[in-house]
Amino acid sequence: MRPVDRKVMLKSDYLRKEAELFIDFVSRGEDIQANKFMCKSLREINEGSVFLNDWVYEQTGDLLKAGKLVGLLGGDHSTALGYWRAQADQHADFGILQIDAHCDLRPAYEFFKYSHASVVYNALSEIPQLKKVVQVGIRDYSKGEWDYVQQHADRVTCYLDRDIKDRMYEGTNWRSICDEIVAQLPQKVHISFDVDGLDPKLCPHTGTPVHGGFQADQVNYLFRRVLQSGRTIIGFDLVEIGVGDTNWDANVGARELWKLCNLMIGSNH
Ligand SMILES: [Mn+2]
Repeated sequence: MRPVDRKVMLKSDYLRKEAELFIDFVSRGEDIQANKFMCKSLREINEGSVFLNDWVYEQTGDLLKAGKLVGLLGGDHSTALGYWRAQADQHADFGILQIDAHCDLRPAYEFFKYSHASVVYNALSEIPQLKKVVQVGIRDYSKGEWDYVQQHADRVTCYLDRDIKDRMYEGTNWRSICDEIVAQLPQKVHISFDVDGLDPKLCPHTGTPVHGGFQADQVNYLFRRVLQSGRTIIGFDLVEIGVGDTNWDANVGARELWKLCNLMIGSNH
C-alpha cells in the first residue's frame, strides 16, 4: 500500500463537504446559475476531480513504468480513470471487464463531470486505446445510458443482470455465459470490480446498492475463466467498498482484493 498523500486527503475533506452542500442544493431543484456560491463550489469540485485524476495517473504511471503490477482501491469508482489512462500509455489495445450494477455511462451526474456515474463514459471519451468495455451485472441505468450502449456497440457490451439470471433459470449454465462474456474481451484485460455488482448483502454500505446481483463465487469464477482463456489481466480496481458500523463490507472487500492480487500475479508470472 502506498502512504496516504496529505494534500489529496485535505483537498478531499474540504471538497466532500462542498459536494454535500451542492448535492443538497441541487436536489431541492434550485437554480445553480442564480447562486454564485454554488457556481464556485461546482467549479472547485470539478477542478478537484481533474487534480485527483492527474495524481492517480502519475502515481500509477510511475509504478507501471517500474514494472510493478498495480491494483487500485476505492473509494469512489471515478478514482479508476487516472489508472486506466496510465495503462493506455503501456498498452495500445486493452479492454475492461466491468462488474457493476450501473453502466456509469452518464456524461455527468449531479453536474459533476468526473462522477462515479460517469467513469466509463469519460474513459471511452478520453482513452482511445480502450477498445472494449464489457459490463456485467447491470440492473440500474438511465434511458441515455441505454441509448449510449446501443450506439456504441463496437466498444461497449452490456450484460444485464436480469438477462443473465433469466438464461440461468432457463437452463443455460454459468460457465457458458462466462465464456461468452470472456470472448468479447481483447487479449489484455483490466478488471474493474465495483462491489455494487454483488448482491448488496455482501456490500450493505456501498454508495448506491441495488438488489439482485452476484454471489462472490460467481464473479470469482468469471475472473478465473478470463485467466484460463489465456488473456492477460493487466490490472484491476476494486471500488465502492463502503464503511459501516460492522466490518462486513471490508471483510468481503479484503477477500476479493486477495483473490484479484493472486489472479493478476498468476496472469503475469
Ligand atoms: Mn460503478
